[in-house]
Amino acid sequence: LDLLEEAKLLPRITYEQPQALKPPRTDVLTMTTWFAPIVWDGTYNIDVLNAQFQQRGVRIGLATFAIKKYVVFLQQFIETAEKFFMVGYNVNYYVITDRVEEVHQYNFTLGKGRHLTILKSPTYKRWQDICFSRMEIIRNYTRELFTNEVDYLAVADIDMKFSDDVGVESLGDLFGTIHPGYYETQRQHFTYERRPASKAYIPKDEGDFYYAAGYFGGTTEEIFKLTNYCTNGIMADKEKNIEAVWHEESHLNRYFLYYKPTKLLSPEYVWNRPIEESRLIRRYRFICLPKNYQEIRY
Ligand code: UD2
Repeated sequence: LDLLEEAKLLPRITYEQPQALKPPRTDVLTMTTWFAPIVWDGTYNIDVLNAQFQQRGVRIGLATFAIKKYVVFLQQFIETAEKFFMVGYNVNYYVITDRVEEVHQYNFTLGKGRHLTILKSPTYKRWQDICFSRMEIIRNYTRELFTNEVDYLAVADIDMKFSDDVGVESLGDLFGTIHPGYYETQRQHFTYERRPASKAYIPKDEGDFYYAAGYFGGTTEEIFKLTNYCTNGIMADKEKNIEAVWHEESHLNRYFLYYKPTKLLSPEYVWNRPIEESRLIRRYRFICLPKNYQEIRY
């Protein structure tokens, strides 16, 4: 610890004064009971956040899986990420695929400070095994690679497109996204794993939120802990021939219940419903694409 190091001050910028008695949003919860902010449009000032994060020179990774036919989603995923994901920052895309040759054929034009790395994954017969194995693969690459290259890592589904800004407001030591289908749901109706024999089990009288596995992240250290925990749970279930109801998402939900995320993202960050449906959602930042499950998964 260098006690003589000088504090790095922010540059002068002018902005609207925060009002101690006037919360910017009163229609939504903006703080959990364990004091983790919940990010909604209107709750933060991106200029102040950018000034802070730019000063730290953060490096951000975005990992996604393109296994078997899901390679078709890659082009749009990267192109829209170039427009909206952490614009102005050093970004490493990690495309994890069983079709390395095919992915090499793509020619992406990336902005300054942005790189794309193709990483090899095994292939799997069952789509469920692809979902489960994401945790182990992320864990292993976090240990071997990500931790040397980036400060924060986000893990995202690929059958999605960015359609509004996802910036540094979303970063934190450990962040999860409130699932767009369950933000009004009572905890006993969450689709958690309910069989006590599973390592993903959550009893009916517990649970804060239902989190989507389509977008989560944190520092590489926290992502290692999360993916290691979920991998161990998935393996223990496998020994007993149990598959959690929503695959790795069930294990993620269990982890976030007993190891609370430090920041939550509102469903603006994973949206899978018609656009007009909710007045609460002012920005649709990362949207699930419609897909023919039968066709694409097999
Ligand atoms: C939900 C979750 C997803 C995962 C899954 C588990 C959201 C938005 N989505 O989505 O994160 O928890 O449920 O059942 O929360 N993949 C391939 N090739 C395949 C199949 C999957 O690459 O053949 C990858 C791909 O990156 C895909 C991801 O795995 O985006 C999740 O699979 P999905 O999109 O088919 O799962 P889905 O839509 O049921």
